[in-house]
Amino acid sequence: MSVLVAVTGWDVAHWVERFQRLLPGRTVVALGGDYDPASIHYAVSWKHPAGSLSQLPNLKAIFSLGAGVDHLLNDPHLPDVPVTRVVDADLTARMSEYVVMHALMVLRQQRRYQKQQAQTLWLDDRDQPAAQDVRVGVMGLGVLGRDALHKLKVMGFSVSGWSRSAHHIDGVTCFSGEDGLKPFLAQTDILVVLLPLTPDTKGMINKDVLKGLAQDGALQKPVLINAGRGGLQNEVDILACLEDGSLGEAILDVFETEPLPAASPLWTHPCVVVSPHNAAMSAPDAIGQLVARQIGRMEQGQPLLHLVEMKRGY
Ligand code: NDP
Ligand code: OXD
Repeated sequence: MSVLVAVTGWDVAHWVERFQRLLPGRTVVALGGDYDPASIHYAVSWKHPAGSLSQLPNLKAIFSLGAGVDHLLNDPHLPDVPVTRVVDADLTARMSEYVVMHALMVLRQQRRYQKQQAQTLWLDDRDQPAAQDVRVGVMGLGVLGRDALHKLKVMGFSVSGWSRSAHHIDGVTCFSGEDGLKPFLAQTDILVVLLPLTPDTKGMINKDVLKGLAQDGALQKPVLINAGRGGLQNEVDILACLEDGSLGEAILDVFETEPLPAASPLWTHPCVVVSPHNAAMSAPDAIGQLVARQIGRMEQGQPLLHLVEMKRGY
């Protein structure tokens, strides 16, 4: 029973080596290598080329190497087998670090002090809002959104969240659905996007959403942090809102086109912070252990963990 590693954009040899170490007794092969398609029972995927998993007659399951699965569901020839995604403490912790770090950088105006340092400028600046006066709203109350909210709350921020279905989380003001969106945005100073990319969420971070954010908060202008997916955001609208002053800063880990093209004005905009889609990377050892556990479960007749609901797209 072989395991096929089907990744693009990542170092495939590294992943094959790690999986081979964590799955002793199995053959781990890379897509495009020399193997009998009938020997493949499991595939692990990160952005596999569309159609490349369709000729595996004995495939039993596909394991996404990321928490998001839009990269898989885009494939019109995806085999009809169970698909699971990553839910992993290491990945979750990394994402919350990213969110909390940027929320604190905004709160403590760290980028302004960096500019002042470069100018050897010492200003006696007492204008620091308290964390409790800054309202952080998280879109997406799943595994990542909940953990980020918990840690933002520990730092003292006032927190709220928005999701498709209604949630109740201690100490978090929860909004849901279309009706809940406007009121959620209107009381948000820092918008954190941790949504999956689905047909429903595509392009939703547009000028209507950005202009709906609180304009009267302690930060003066609202801030966007998107670590969900680039396909959620309209980059023309983000730039327009930064230009007209309805948005103060955009902190982006994900982009409509990745890698972000050299010609994108986002690279050099003074109010944009760019990171290369690594807010929460999938660490091969942690993810390999999860896949090994999933295969063990499947072979013992136990249900797979973290199954993707194909119809809803996440
Ligand atoms: P989950 O599936 O656990 O949570 C998804 C959340 O989004 C749920 O609360 C869900 O609502 C909500 N949601 C989905 N569709 C809608 C909608 N149409 N309207 C409102 N809310 C909606 O996902 P995770 O928290 O594990 O991950 C979230 C995303 O983060 C991933 O899909 C991926 O795209 C991204 N990611 C990015 C990484 C990076 O490095 N930048 C790393 C890892 C993940 P409900 O609760 O009602 O179902
Ligand atoms: C993921 C990612 O979905 O890294 O896990 O983007």
